Amino acid sequence: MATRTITLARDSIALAIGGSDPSGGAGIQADLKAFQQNGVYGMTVLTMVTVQNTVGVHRIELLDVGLIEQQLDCVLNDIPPLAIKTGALGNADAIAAIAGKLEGYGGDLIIDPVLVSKHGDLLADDTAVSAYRDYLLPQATLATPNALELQRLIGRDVDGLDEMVQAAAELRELGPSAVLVKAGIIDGSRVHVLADEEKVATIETQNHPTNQTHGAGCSLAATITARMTLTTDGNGKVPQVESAIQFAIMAVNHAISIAPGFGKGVGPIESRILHDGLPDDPA
Ligand code: PXL
Repeated sequence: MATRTITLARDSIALAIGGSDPSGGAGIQADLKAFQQNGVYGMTVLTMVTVQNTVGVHRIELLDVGLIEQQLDCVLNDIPPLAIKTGALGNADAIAAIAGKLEGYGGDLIIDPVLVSKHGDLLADDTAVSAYRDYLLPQATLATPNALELQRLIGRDVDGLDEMVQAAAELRELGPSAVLVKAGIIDGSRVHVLADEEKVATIETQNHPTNQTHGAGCSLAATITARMTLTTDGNGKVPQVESAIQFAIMAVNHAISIAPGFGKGVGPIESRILHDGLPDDPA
C-alpha cells in the first residue's frame, strides 16, 4: 500500500455543524475523520442525535436551537476555524439561527444541504429548503447538493446532465461562490458538476459498483473543507476551492472502492484513508 504523509499546519482548524451518526459513517463522525485524516484540527457543533446504523435511521432527536447557538458562540469565541462545514441541520429555525451566528464570519463556509439520508429518512423538514435559500446559501463559499437536493433547492425537476449543468449555475445565482453537484452515476461514470465564477464543468471519475457508500457525501464535503484550510508555511492558502474539490473527489472515490463492508446494510466508505487524493498532491 502506498505511504502518504500529511503536513501539520498549526492553524488548520475546521468546524463541522451537523448531526451525530453513531455508526460512524456519516454526520459529524465522518466530518471529524476527514478533518483528522488531512491533518486538520476538527471541532463539532451538534444539531441532532440520530439513532442509526448501516441498516437504517431509527430515531432523530433535534437539539434545542438555543443549545445549538450556545455551542456555536462557545467555540467561535475561543478557537476561530478557518473553514466551517454544515451538514444535517433539521429545520428552518436551526438554519436561520446558524446563519445568524455565521453572519460576518470571514472564513470559508461549505454548505452540504442535507435533506434526506441514504435510506430516505428526512434529516431536514420542508421548512428547511426556503431557509437554505434565504439565509445560508447567500453566505456560502461552496454548496454541495446531490441531484435531489439541487432539485428541491431550485424548485423544479432536473432531467439529464445538460439540465443539471444549467441547474448548478442557477443554484449559484442564489449566492454560493461555487456549487458542486453530486450528480450521481451517468453513462457508467460517477459525475460531479462544478459551477464557479468562471465556468460550469463536469468532473468524471470511475464508478465502483457497490452500495457501500454510506457517508460518501458528508466525507466529500468534509474533505473539501479540510483541504481548504491547509497552508504550507504561513504564507497563504495553497489549495483553493477547485483543487480541494479535485482532491476530495479522488479521495472519496478511492475510499468507496475499498469500502470495508461493515454492517448488515449500506456500509460506510473506507473513512480511514481520506487523505489519499490526487497522486501528485504535495501535502
Ligand atoms: O449523509 C448525510 C447525513 C448527514 N448527517 C447525518 C446523517 C446523514 C446520512 O445518514 O445521518 C447525521
